[in-house]
Amino acid sequence: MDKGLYSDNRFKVVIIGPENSGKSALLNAIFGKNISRVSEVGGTTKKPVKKFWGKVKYGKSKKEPKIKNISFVDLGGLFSGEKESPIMVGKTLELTYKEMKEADLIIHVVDGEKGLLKSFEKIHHLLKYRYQKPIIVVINKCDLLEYSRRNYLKEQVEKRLNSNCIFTSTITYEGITDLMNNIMNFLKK
Ligand SMILES: Nc1nc2c(ncn2[C@@H]2O[C@H](COP(=O)(O)OP(=O)(O)OP(=O)(O)O)[C@@H](O)[C@H]2O)c(=O)[nH]1
Ligand SMILES: [Mg+2]
Repeated sequence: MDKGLYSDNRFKVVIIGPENSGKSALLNAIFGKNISRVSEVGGTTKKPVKKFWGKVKYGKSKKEPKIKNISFVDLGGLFSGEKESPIMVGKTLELTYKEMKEADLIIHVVDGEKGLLKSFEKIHHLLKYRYQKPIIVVINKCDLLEYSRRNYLKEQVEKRLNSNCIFTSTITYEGITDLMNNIMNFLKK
């Protein structure tokens, strides 16, 4: 297959966020099966976990429909807490940066219990402004959040990331359909 054609057809969604925020659980919720290992200790995902999701037809033409191959990539937590330097090293760090640079869309997962971390505020801005990446912000673990905490986090994301957000839970599945619809809207752009 022609390389240019292939790269034009692919649509890579890359999931980023701090350790233990639920990135792997979110990937599993999107696919509805266990693809990436989930655990209560940080540092579970090491190398990027990649999974092809499927072909999606978009555009109005029936004769010449446009098709994109969507794949998802679950990354290891780049930073833990407010640490300024990545917790990964060597080849794993290289692979992680490569995936972020190749992303067509980024999902930035915020741990609803911990809130938005400064380290991730920085990486969010870097990806958005320097690398011109479209980003969807997800506040995960929303099953644990009171109404007032939700409002606080929503305002924090609006103020610091200049973005709206989707509340998700991989336990109750709240927000997962909403997230998928948002991803599809980006695909059509
Ligand atoms: N209550 C609640 N717990 C969640 C949710 N999503 C994930 N968790 C829990 O959070 C912990 C971390 O989940 P993972 O999916 O392994 O997190 P991760 O971001 O992939 O972590 P690393 O790979 O270590 O960076 C696990 O104990 C999950 O069960 C959620 O929506 N609600
Ligand atoms: Mg993980």
